Amino acid sequence: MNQEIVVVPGDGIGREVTPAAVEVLRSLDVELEFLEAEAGDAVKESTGTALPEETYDLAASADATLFGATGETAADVILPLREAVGSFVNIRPAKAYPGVDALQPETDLVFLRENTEGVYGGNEHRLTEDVSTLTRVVTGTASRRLAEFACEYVADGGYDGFTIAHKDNVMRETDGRFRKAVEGVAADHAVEADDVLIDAFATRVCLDPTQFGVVVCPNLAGDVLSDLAAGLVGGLGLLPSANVGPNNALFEPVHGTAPDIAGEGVANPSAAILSAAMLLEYLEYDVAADRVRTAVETTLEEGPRTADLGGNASTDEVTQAIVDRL
Ligand code: GGG
Repeated sequence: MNQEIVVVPGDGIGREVTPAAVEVLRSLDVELEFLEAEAGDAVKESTGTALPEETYDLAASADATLFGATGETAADVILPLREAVGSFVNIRPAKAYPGVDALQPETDLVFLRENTEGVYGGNEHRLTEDVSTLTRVVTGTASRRLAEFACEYVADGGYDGFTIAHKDNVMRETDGRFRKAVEGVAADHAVEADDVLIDAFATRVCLDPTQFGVVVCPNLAGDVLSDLAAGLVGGLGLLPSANVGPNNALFEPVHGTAPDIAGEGVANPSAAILSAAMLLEYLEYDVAADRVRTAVETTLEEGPRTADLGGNASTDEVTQAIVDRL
C-alpha cells in the first residue's frame, strides 16, 4: 500500500518550492501518494481559520507531511502542525556545499532544537495596555526526551558527541534545568556533551564553525541559531528540516514565505527538496534519499542556480535540473 504524504504548501514561496519537492518525489520509484491540504494566510482570509481541522487531522494521521512556509500565521499554523505530528525535535542541518559562495565553506552543523516548549509555548498574555508577559516552561521530561534523541542521533551518525547551547548563567532555572537534564542523559549513555552559552556560540560559530557539529538547543535558540548558520553557508534557501515525533513527522524548509520574491517563480527550491530527502530517509527510502541529495548537490555545484546563489534560473529550471540528474 502506498504511504500517504500530506502536502501543505502554506503561503508565499511555500506555494512554489513545495510543488518542486513533490515533483522530485513523484519522479522517484517510491510508493507515495500525495494529498494536498491548505493552511496559512490565504485560507484564513477565506474561512476565518489559518489551520482547518481537516488539515490538522490529515497531518496527524498521514505517514508524513511536507510543509512549505508560513508568514503572519506562523503561530496558528506551524506550531499546531508540529504538535499534530507529535514532534519533539526539529532537526536542522546547516551545511556548506561545493560551488556555493559561503561565508564559512567548512560549515557542517546539525541543530537539534527542542520543539514543544520554551518561549514557543504560547503562554503570552497582555496584562494591561502597557504590559505583556510570557511564561516560559522548561520541563526535565521534554529536555530528556530531546537528549535521548540526540544520543541516538550522534551514535547513528558517527559523531563524537554534541554541544549543548544554553544561557544558564542568566536563566538559571529554565536553561539550567535544560542543560542539566541533557547532560544527565548524555552521561547515562556515555555520550560526550560539552556546553556553550548561546551568545558565545553565535560569535564562535561565525569565526570557526568547525569547532561544532551537533548542537542541542532550546526551542527559540534553535530557530535563531540555525538561521544564523544559514548565513554562513549561503542563505536560507539551503536549509531543510525535519520535525520528528515517535510515530509521525513533518518536513519543511527552514525559510519562511519570502514575500519580497513570492509569486515571481525565482525561489530556491533546494531547501524544500532537501527536506523531501529527509522525508524519504524517515520513510526508510535511503537510496532514493541519497539520490536526491546528490542531485541537489550536483546542481548547486554545476548550476543552474537561482538569484540568491548568484544565478538567474527560475525555480522550475532548477527543479528540472535536479530531476534530470536523479
Ligand atoms: N518553513 C518554515 C517556516 O514557515 N518558517 C517561518 C517561521 O516563522 N518559522 C518559525 C519556526 O520555524 O519556528
